[in-house]
Amino acid sequence: MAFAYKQYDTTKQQVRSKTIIALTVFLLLMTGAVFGWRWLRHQPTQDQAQIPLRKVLNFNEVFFSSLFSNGNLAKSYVPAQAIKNPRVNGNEGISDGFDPAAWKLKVARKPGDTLYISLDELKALPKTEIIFDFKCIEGWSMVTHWGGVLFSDFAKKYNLDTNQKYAGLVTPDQGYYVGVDMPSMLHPQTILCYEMNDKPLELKHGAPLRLIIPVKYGIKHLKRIGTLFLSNERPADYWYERGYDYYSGL
Ligand SMILES: Nc1nc2c(c(=O)[nH]1)N[C@H]1C(S)=C(S)[C@@H](COP(=O)(O)O)O[C@H]1N2
Ligand SMILES: [Mo]
Repeated sequence: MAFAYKQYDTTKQQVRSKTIIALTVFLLLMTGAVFGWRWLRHQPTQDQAQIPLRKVLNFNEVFFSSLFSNGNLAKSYVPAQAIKNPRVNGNEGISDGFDPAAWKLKVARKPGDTLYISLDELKALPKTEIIFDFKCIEGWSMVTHWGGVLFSDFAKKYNLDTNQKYAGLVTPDQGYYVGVDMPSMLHPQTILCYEMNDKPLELKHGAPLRLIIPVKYGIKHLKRIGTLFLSNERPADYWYERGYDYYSGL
């Protein structure tokens, strides 16, 4: 049996008119993109993002937080899959002259009610390990292995009022600071971390204590926690102030 092939009788005239249509559509789209971009750039800003962009970011926050559930766990890996020497990224708030031996975690439970907690006291609490794919908004990710105390265990032990909507974390020199919604803080993979690859955390990775919060992008994993506080107002957030999304959820 012979196959019947469709015949294409493309004349020069047809090619010409198709080319003209394609070019016109292309030029219209490009003009739209250029004008759209100019329009966006001249929009007033809120928290360093043009208001139409900020609206999209706020919508993302409402949308993604509605999907949030403690049952949504980041995928776990086995220790052999973890990178031995993870890259170091971000040194805001990691200034010289810091003395880890003199460090204590300052916990502002309420105005006028402050605790100072040593690393040994934190290590006395049950240890939780997590091996997950750490994702930075710059576009890279790496499987890394961390150990520390679950924030939810810590909050119970020190009677923190987790009905507050947010936790704020700040470096000792106040150079870097993040705000995190309480459901994400209480997630069963969120730890106050003092170990990497079964060894004490190194200063460049945030010793004595950092946040590891797999439901968020890297920007929220604050290294070198000085102060932790709870609040119903959104705590200041370093990258939010520079135009990023506050929620930064995954
Ligand atoms: N104090 C502090 N913590 C920080 C940052 C920073 O600049 N300063 N950068 C964040 C970003 S953007 C990332 S991706 C991770 C990187 O963690 P690492 O250096 O241990 O790989 O740290 C986060 N925590
Ligand atoms: Mo990052």
